[in-house]
Amino acid sequence: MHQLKKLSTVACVMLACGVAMAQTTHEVLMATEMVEGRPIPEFYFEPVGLLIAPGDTIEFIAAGPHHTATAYHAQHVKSHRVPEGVEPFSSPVVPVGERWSYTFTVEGTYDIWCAPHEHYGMVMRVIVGAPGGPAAAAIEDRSPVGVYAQAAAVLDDPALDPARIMSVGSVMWAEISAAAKALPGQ
Ligand SMILES: [Cu+2]
Repeated sequence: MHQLKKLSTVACVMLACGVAMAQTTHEVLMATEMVEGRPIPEFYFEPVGLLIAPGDTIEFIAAGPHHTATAYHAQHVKSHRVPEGVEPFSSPVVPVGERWSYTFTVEGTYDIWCAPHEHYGMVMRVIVGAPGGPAAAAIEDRSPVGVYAQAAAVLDDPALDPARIMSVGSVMWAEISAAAKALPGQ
């Protein structure tokens, strides 16, 4: 009896250890949605802001057509807004209903764009562990080789402030202000 109890204690410790090391898979939708009174759809990541742990994976799910999840990386001829040492990752255009996964191992802030829809403001911010790296700095270049103006407006929205993402964990597209979503000239 005594031996049995001892064995179960060991098993519990091993189980607790496994839970602490468990890596989580998160889902992010890549969406296209018609909005009344708007001449073109809204294109967005949902959630648009997300806090994850180092080693976690995000599955990007194409809920609409022609979306990618692409790092703001110097090698993509864009502003570098992922932690130093991170490779220039990008999904291909993900077929509708399919998913593409990426595992985030380096701590810091990652700004991510959709290649076909960046100029419509389709971007998201992932914080891995804690904010940091180049994306912690303000966006300066709002040209097509920086962060395109419409995308910068979304990333600069107070809803995506890194401190806020740290406190709420997940930010939905509905939390982004109408001003940031407005099309140029609207
Ligand atoms: Cu897109």
